[in-house]
Amino acid sequence: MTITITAFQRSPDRGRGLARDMRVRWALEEAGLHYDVRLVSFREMKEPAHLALQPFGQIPTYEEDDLVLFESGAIVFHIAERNKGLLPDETNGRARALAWMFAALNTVEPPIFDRSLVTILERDQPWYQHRLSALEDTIRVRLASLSARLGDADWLDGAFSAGDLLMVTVLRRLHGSGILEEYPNLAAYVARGEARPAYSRAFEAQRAVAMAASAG
Ligand code: GTB
Repeated sequence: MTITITAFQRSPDRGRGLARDMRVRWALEEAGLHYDVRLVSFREMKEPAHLALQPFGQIPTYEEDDLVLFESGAIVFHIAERNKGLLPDETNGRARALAWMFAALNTVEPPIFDRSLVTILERDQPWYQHRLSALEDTIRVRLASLSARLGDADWLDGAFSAGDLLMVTVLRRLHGSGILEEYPNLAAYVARGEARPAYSRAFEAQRAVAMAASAG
């Protein structure tokens, strides 16, 4: 089996692991799968060859022999379904892990991602502070609920799962905002995810790309 994913040739985050190939790399590392990475420029992402893999002209994509997938959540689910360690064996536990995957991507990620975009794109606009604090209020509502549910557990529902993997990648985007630290159990949860050896391997692999790009 040959697996190839795509990632930014020059990630705007300069190796902080915030682009969505990071979650796919992490899942592949948790599963112990070897993978190749094809780096694409912003121009190549919008060309027909890449659009055939990803209709919206984005990264990441996933190719496994004759299977082509896009959407990082679907890719992580595919990896989790076919390999040990990312989903419980028991049917109801798998369904609950899937619910956490959707919660990470549909309920928690949108205001966090929007906040990042606003800080990059709307900083000079007259509505900037108002919009930022509205988004941060929404984020706090979500984090308070998540924090209450997690309590003093290590992971969201029993053993580490693909739901935790996605949730940690989503929450990481708050590093530097000061918001995560308002919820000490969530800050510790993210640190626990980042301490996993598979996470470190994925992080270093994407960072090496950014280092090579900045040297070249
Ligand atoms: N829903 C899709 C998925 O989950 O796979 C979204 C994919 C997506 O947003 N891809 C982004 C992309 O290709 C990269 S990850 N953008 C180029 C484009 O749309 O033309 C989003 C991202 C971008 C930059 C940073 N950063 O610099 O920190 C972080 C995350």
